[in-house]
Amino acid sequence: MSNLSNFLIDKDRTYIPIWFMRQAGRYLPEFRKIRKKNPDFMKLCLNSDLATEITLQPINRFNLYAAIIFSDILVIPHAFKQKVIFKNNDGPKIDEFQLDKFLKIDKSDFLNVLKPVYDAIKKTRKSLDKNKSLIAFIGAPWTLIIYLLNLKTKDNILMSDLKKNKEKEINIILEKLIEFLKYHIQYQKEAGADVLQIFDSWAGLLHKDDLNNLCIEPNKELVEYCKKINIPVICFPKGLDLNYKQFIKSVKPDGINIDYNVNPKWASENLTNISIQGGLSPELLLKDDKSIFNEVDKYLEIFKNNSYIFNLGHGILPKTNPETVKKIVNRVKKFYK
Ligand code: 1CP
Repeated sequence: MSNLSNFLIDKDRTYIPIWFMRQAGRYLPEFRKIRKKNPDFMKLCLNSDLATEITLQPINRFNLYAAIIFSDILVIPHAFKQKVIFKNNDGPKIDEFQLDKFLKIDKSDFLNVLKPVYDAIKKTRKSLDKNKSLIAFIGAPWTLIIYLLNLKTKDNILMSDLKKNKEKEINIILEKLIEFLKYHIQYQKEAGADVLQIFDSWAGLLHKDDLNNLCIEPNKELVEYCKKINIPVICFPKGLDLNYKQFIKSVKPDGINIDYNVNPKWASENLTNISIQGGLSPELLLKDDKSIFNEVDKYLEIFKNNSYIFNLGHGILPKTNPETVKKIVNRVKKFYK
């Protein structure tokens, strides 16, 4: 059995690695304890000792195949000196985006702010079992732009008129984000991360006319960069539905994370020559054991001939019982014995 990095390169079909999106987070009492003492979330993300400790929490509990570094996609706006506000129920917001400030930030300003992320990766790598992968991540440019310009409503609907008005600004931001995200990928890799995941959580809000320019092309440029520096990459363009097929044909990542709205049978038959990750609805983890195991078994059965990484179709919900995660890990590990 190899680590996740080799699994992705080889498109291995002989076993099923398992990890969970948002595995380090609010459903774990040990995380909530640290969080209570650290009310400033950005500061917590940029505390390398605590970020290391939080990254390892789910690994110690569940013996997963990979750790994902505790950080957030919004450390990027923060590194561009845009004020990131975390309000309890509304989701994070950027306090009035300032283009002039954004454009003034140079590479060393940016990397100085993010240095604790790279320190946390180095520290985690030292404590983490050698056979386990350490996943780094970025938010894709479009998803970061959604937050930078506050382009969606509380109910996650795209404000199309606002987006139209900001077209020129979006193109300027896009170009600089791609350049700087490459630095963030490079430094995370050099610190010891061996897989990268790109979260395009709001890809599904794009009108089909924008899909190419704002989702496919930026992801493609970043994936090509990952290939150039030899780090396997998993893309998660959430909400693309049947366009997942077009996405992988153009972007060609090593792995694709499907969301819970994708029909797994369709994915198994149509998303070929790639490792497929995830799919199971996070809501399912709130149900009874019988329903959970039925659905877990269904995914295992459907993907038994694919190169498949067990995960969810979005992040673990805060209400999830950690014992449920343990039961799923055991079930998936037994499948191959
Ligand atoms: O205690 C709290 O209130 C903070 C909750 C929290 C946590 C634990 C946020 C706020 N971010 C995180 C960590 C985080 N975010 C990780 C850590 C590693 C892990 O997965 O265990 C990762 C990978 C992310 C990625 C992230 N942040 C995404 C992409 C994935 C997705 O969920 O779509 C997005 C969109 C964000 C923005 C964000 N950060 C936090 C919130 C509440 C949000 C809004 C989106 C959301 O609620 O999922």
